[in-house]
Amino acid sequence: KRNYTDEVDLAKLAAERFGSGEATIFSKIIDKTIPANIVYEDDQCLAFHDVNPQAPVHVLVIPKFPIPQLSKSTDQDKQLLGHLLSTARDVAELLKLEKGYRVVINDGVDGAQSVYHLHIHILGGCQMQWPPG
Ligand code: IU
Repeated sequence: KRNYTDEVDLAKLAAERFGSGEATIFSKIIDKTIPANIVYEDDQCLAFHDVNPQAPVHVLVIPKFPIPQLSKSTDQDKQLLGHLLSTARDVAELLKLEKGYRVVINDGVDGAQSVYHLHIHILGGCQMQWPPG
């Protein structure tokens, strides 16, 4: 099993797979060099409140392994991707979003992705509308 806690190993593995792009601010949240309001953490992922919330509750779930975006993930990430979605469910329960919530992944330019470290948005605490913008 991959050791997700060693930042240097993670960075090397990510560079091998995705090229040595700039580490994003989310890597600094993971290694705690910048603070975040963390709601959940385990060996594979971290969940924290978005700094610019778009709903009364807006939390991001991110993998510790820095996959830049969903479309760059592969079948070798299946376990991790499943874990992120299960974690999103558990975090929504933890935050008592009993009436429901929305889960979003923005991918690439058309998806309006702004941080190139995969993240799942959990939005809740109000009535969402559809379609999204
Ligand atoms: P996007 O899907 O890439 O657009 O989402 C990036 C999110 O990361 C966005 O909602 C930002 O408010 C959020 N965020 C953050 O929580 N903390 C940060 O330091 C930065 C962005 I930069």
